[in-house]
Amino acid sequence: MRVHLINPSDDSFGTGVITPRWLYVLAAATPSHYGDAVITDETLEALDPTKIKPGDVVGIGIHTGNALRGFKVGKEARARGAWVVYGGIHASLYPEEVFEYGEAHAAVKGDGDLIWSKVIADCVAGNPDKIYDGGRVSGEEFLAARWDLMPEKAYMWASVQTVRGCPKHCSFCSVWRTDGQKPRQRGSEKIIGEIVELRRLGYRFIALADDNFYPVTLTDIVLAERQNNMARVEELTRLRAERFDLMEQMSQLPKDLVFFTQITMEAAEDIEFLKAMKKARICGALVGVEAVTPEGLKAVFKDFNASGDALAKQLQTFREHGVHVLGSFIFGLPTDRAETFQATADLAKQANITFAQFVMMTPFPGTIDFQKWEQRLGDDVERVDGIPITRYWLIPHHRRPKMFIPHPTMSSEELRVRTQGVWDNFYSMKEVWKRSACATSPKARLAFIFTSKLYRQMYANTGITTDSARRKTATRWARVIAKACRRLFVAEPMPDLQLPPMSKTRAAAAGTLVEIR
Ligand code: B12
Ligand code: SF4
Repeated sequence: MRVHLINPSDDSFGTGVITPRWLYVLAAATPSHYGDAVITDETLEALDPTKIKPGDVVGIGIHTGNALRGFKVGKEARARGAWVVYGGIHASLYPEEVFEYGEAHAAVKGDGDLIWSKVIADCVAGNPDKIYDGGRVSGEEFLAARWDLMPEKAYMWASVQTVRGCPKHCSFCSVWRTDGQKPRQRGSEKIIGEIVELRRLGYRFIALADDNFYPVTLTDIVLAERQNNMARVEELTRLRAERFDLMEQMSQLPKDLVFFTQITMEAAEDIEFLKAMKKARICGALVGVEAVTPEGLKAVFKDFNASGDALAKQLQTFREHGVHVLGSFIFGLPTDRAETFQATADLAKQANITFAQFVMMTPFPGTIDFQKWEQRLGDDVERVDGIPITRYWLIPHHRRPKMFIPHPTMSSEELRVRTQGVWDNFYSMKEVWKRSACATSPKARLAFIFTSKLYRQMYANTGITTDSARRKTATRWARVIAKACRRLFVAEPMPDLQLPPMSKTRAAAAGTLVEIR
């Protein structure tokens, strides 16, 4: 009997940008007496169903965007006599769906780190529960990923998680509701251990798969002090100190490592933090800008963000301190007007951001936006092939509407065309060339240009295009660029790389396991 872990995807690019971390974490949670888990990431290549045999246990991780493909994979696996188990954010939010559409034996809600071994054992015993609740495991219990199982020459970036959960409450995001508002920070030693293992294998680009790398702001601490809540001040100060400790340890790793994370804009006010990031070689961060106007920010409960010139200045602050920004903007907010698109494109340039993504407002389940939308539509909801649009992920891609919340002044097509226009503008060769001047060597400049084009190809062209022919062409192009691009990201493996001395001392003191497999 084998354990399979499958990351479903409709598009396979041959090469992946970032490793889907859950695959390698669940592989680590698979007890060794079952042998190594067989991993299939369909963003690389589609599943070969003949690998699945009767009695095998198949774990499928789904988010809303790939749920439909996941259900198809589950049906195939069950038809081959396997035990089918779903997990991931979408299965956590809609466990009933995996039975109705994906022929599941079981669904796992929440984190899989601790519960997965029990799920496998129950399947092997022929008696799995229908629903398992993995809960929210503590930072100390997060498992280190099985990087030794990663296929060779497959990904550009590896991914390591340092914190789960986010104290904010943005209306379009489910993280604070599913992962909680209490940051669950992982101990530095384990993080450093994983990074060292990855560098030994030749990975020098590492994405920190965090919800928010800056979970404690200076304002949070000041507010707790004003409320005279000393226990809270102590807790926040400790969490902040742990961040600095981690960054200090990261700074002692090989100089060619490059990290990327996700962070809120408030970090721009914390120069000490930005300096520590630079020293730790956290060279880039996805910053949720969302909207460039105060009305737009209010609409998404993100009024802690600045707008206009203040926004441009805040974004420039990251760059001035050596942190490149991947700005994330949302279009389709009720406050958007025709001129918002040009204003956003202008601001992205004025703010000197290095990469940008322009996404169409999508109500993701588990969010406040989704809840309001569903309530507003009630039973009077539009259907496509009998499926209500409030379950849009169940509608096949080619039939799925691209916009769900009607805009007060613009049609969906107008929003789509204008959004595409901003992508085209920001990623035109002229603009990419100009931005590539930040690269420090010809090779780095080439990597920058390839990455920019690839990013646009993977996210803009496959995400927004309406017809499947354009989508297929975009995928073919992305395959070609991705292969070439990956070569620019790899480094010579460093099999003998040791943990930084400080880690060793601390690990010994804490009795923590740091020796890498
Ligand atoms: C890092 C990250 C990214 C990175 C890297 C993605 C990658 N290749 O790994 C980037 C920036 C590229 C990205 C892109 C996007 N992302 Co993203 N991302 C994340 C983030 C912050 C962390 C994911 C992660 O690696 N966590 C670490 C692993 C270990 O945790 P995990 O995946 O949750 O898995 C655990 C459990 O869920 C469970 N589990 C998972 N699968 C399975 C399977 C089985 C069988 C079992 C038993 C258990 C189990 O066990 C695991 C271990 O505990 C999450 C936020 C979050 N809290 O999940 C958002 C998140 C997953 N992303 C989200 C979104 C919307 C996107 C985009 C669509 C954004 C956009 N508009 O372009 C794209 C889509 C990309 C794609 N096609 O996959 C949403 C998904 C919402 C939803 N309902 O589906 C999330 C939840 C954030 C949010 N704002 O709400 N993302
Ligand atoms: S969008 Fe970012 S800042 Fe807002 S709740 Fe989600 S993770 Fe936190």
